Amino acid sequence: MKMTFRWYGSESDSVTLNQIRQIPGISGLMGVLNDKAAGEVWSEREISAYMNEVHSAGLECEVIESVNVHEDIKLGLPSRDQYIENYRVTIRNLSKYGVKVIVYNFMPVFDWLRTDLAREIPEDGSNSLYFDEAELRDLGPLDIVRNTMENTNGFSLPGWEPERLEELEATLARYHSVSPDDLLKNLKYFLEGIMPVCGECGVIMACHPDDPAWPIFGLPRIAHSREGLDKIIRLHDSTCNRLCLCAGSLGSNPANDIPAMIRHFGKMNRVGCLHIRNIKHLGHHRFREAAHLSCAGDLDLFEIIKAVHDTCPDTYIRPDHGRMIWGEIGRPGYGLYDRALGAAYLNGLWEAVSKSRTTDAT
Ligand SMILES: [Mn+2]
Repeated sequence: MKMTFRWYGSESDSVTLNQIRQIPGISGLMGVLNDKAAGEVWSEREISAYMNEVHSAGLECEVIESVNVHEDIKLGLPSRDQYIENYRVTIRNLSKYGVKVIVYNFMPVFDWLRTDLAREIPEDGSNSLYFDEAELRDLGPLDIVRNTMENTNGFSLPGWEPERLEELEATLARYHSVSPDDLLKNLKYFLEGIMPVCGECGVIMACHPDDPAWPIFGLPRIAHSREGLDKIIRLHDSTCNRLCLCAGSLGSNPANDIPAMIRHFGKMNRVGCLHIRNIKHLGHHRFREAAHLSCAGDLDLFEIIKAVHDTCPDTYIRPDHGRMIWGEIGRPGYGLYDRALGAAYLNGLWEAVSKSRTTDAT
């Protein structure tokens, strides 16, 4: 297992590489090129500048997140072929700089959704991302976008880039005629277009699940249950076609048994990497993000780490969204302190599971 940390680049992140390298047990990043729009080629010049900076700090970057899939690919429009070609070029370019896993998602329009980015946790006065579907009833998608963009502490958030949102209404209307089966077919077409290049370059594609783990605004969604993720794996039979199992996204639905899902896809060799965080369920389609510690939320992180250890021990993990604690101001979910605590806790669980398994065997 390699413990990693998400980093948006020195221009866009409140956290520095020197801070990240001092978190015990961090081997590198799950990196992001923050200013790239969906569909754009990531040039070698841009990738190399990012990687040079990361490597100079003594860190690796073998996982890249948010190479966003253009909406035309998800909609199955004729223009998708050019965007798929661009994606192939980006895969080749990233592979030249040591990237082994690319995380993407196939969610229409919204990469993720919360109704409050800084909801106070009454027990300790910290705050975290929060979702209550009841609050959505009075709000349209544009209201949600406006609220979100006004509350990001000056940071842009992936999936909410202003240029993507200008045509939001038109894009939403285009999805009226797209069923979940259509979306699945469009994903198959995309995978068939890129998988040969992945095979040549040794790059794994890891599909991130829907967040939250159910359909929103009537849009088709296909990646929020074991059955749905099974269908995605069956679309293309290659070990390059894998999943980014995000415990917090999938865990927003209490019906998802996260350790069982990890074991299921781990045994199939279809886990590309994991995002690990905890969730506190507060009611039907209502939750907040919690500290990583098992007793702070409703997920059992010990069982999650055991499942990873037993079925996909060579994978990449990162602590996912943290709370905002100790007065830190940063990108919602992506401050330093609580994610560093999360990494230390997950590394502690890993050490305990590893040593107990060794003892069991002797
Ligand atoms: Mn995630």
